[in-house]
Amino acid sequence: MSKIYRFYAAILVTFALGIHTMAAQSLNQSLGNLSGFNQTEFGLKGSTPTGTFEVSLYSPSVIRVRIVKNNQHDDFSYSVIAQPKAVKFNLNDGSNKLTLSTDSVQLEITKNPVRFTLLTKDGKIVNQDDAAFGTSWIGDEVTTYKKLQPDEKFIGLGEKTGNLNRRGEGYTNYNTDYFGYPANADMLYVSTPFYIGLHSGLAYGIYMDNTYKSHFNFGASNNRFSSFTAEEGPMDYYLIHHKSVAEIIKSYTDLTGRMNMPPLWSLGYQQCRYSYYPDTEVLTVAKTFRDKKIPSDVIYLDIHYMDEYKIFTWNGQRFPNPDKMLEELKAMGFHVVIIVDPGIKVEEGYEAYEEGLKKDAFVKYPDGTNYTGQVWPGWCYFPDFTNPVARQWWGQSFKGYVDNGIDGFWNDMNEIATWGQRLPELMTFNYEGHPSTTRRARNMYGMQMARSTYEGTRSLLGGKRPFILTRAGFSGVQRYSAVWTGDNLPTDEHMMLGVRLVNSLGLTGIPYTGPDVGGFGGNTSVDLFARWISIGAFTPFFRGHKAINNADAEPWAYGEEVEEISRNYIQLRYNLMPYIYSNFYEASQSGVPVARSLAIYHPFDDRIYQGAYQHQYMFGPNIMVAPVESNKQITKVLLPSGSGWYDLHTGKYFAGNQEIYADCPKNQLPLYIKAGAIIPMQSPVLSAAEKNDGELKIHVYKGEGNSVFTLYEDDGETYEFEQGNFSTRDIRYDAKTKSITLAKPEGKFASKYSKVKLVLVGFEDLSKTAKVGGKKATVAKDNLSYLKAISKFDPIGAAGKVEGIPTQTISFDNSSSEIKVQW
Ligand code: MIG
Repeated sequence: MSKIYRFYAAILVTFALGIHTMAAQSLNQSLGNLSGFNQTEFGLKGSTPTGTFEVSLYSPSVIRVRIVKNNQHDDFSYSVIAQPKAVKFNLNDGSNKLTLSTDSVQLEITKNPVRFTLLTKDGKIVNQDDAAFGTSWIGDEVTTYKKLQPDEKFIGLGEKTGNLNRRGEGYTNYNTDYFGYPANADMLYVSTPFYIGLHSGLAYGIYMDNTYKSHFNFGASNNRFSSFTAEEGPMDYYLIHHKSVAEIIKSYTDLTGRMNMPPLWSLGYQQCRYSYYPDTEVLTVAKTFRDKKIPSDVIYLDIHYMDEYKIFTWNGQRFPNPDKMLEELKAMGFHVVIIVDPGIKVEEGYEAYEEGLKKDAFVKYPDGTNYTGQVWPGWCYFPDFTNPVARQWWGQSFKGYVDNGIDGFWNDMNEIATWGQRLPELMTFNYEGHPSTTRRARNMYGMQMARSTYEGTRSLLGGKRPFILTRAGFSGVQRYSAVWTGDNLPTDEHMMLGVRLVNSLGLTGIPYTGPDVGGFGGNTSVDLFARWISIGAFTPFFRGHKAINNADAEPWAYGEEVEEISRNYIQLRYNLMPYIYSNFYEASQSGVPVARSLAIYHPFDDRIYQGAYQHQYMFGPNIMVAPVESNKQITKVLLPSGSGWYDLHTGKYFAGNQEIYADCPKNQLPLYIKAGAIIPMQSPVLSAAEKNDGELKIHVYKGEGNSVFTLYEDDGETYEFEQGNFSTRDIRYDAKTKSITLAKPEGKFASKYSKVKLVLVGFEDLSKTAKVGGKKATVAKDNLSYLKAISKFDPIGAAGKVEGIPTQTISFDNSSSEIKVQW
């Protein structure tokens, strides 16, 4: 090419690019150059020709960035309950950037154009806007683009299918009723626009507080950015940086709230069916659990308990005397959870319909007429749960059911699901006095229904805790309700997906979740049920369910062997209840979930994201579950670094930081106990409320360092713990000084346990040296008989090996002073 020719070519290219850029600018508008700013109490406010932004601190590690075009949006959020805080910060006005620094992080804001970079205190980039796009609009749709960091991984985003590491995937948030969803479906029932990014040993969280339909891209179809988009409303997001994933979840739940303690009984096994009726069938199911000595606490009534599916009624033929039925169930130790759907039948004279009309409580079209959609009862109106009047009315309408003796409420169809599944988008919702369209309200509807049900039934139950379950929800739903993962299918793929959904919801601040054990839509194979019920025993919300027109699906419906396997795993869960209940308490205090993806403990160990290991999780701090498909007899397991591990079934000890093969016949879910673990257990019961021998069995697995477990106790059924009627007690194991100490309990609640038995696994012979409170202790041998029970149908003979665990016990009376055991 001649020189002159090259010159003209260059001009042409420049010209073409210029046109291109101009066109691009008018189509995609990004936040422009800084035209002014001022410092505020919590951070700063700034403006550009395209839009304005506000940076506010919620803690030294939590920064809210709110960006709006020149049009205004209200600043109302159902989701975030925290307020900005006047934390110490410094704002430096440099020539081309502003730097806001706290004791923990720095936020750099370049001026031309305005782009945001989050850095550690010592200057490492944690999260950075794409330099060209930053925050941009296409019409009303707003997106923030973040530069992809080397080997960046993404976890969280709640109830989303796909892998633990979401890199390369994209997702949309718009609550959707998706019957029999394929294992790669998007969208599902719950939307939680929060994720955690991981790279270069650094972790951060981003919560976009916007309920409009939103889109998250984690490097899908591009290798340049991750991004989050809201179709309308402000770009309003929170940047969180901490060293650990657990602290990020804690900060996220400082913003969106935490689970309140659920009733103890709801942590037991729950049996559901679409639908058990009439009353005699319900009673027979309950009695069968008791006759077969399969522990269980709950039976569900699905839609057939109502008169023509009309909420707040009973079907008089099927349930002629609900009070009596509920009394009989109570006498057997059962609680009943009823389904409630939002749709209220349009029928003159029907009380709920008339009342709702009187209160003007229904969702409306913009012309003021009530939206009418079709569900089970036929044409229905729908309470506007974003209207405080509607919430109050709905909540109090449970009086009849509560008087009958119901204390569990299952909120279904609250996406809103209607026949046709095309919820019109033009409706007007009250939205707490900020009138909004369906587009803004849809993702919030389920959460506000759960809230209304929770607040109403809590006030009606005279101090007792209701159990609330919901299908739809949004960030913050954990404050009101447990969540189940909707209409899954009886396949191995769905069983494994259920594990990922629960773990991902846990990473997203929702700790009390579970899938329908066995799979909802269709018949379950014998082997699949055996595996699923075993995994279910280690799932926060533990419920078996089955759709209409399928075979029986109770634990005894799959033959004698699976009945035995079910009994053993369910029983093991009940034996573990002191441990599980304490883990729920921890979740209620810190937001750290009950089922903890390995990404909480080992986020930078690449192996945990591999297909073979991505389902593994810690159930509480000490039990690792390695879920495996039902058709496998042997599986690979990753034993993470940092401690050794004991095979729960055989007692065999393994060093950490290795990959092993584990046997997994259908009666043996691979379960590993962390060396140094402290696991408080109890003697068998058939329901949570049943009194047992009052012996707390504290299992301690020999380890090398120090460990501590905080045992939490309260009455399990009231809110008196809010007035201090609970107790926490640290149990400390110190391998170096060879001691186990039960600290003096804190709090008013007197322990349910009058005796303590230490069950010491893997220790040297203690019979000569052990002392309790300075006095020589009696050391007995034990064979961990609760584990032997699991192995009754054991094709590989683990039962024999269990006998071989060197296990010793030391028993003493419980007391409310410090108890020290030494050897
Ligand atoms: O249109 O109430 O996800 O658990 O059994 C289906 C009947 C309505 C969907 C729920 C499912 C429940 C079913 N419901």
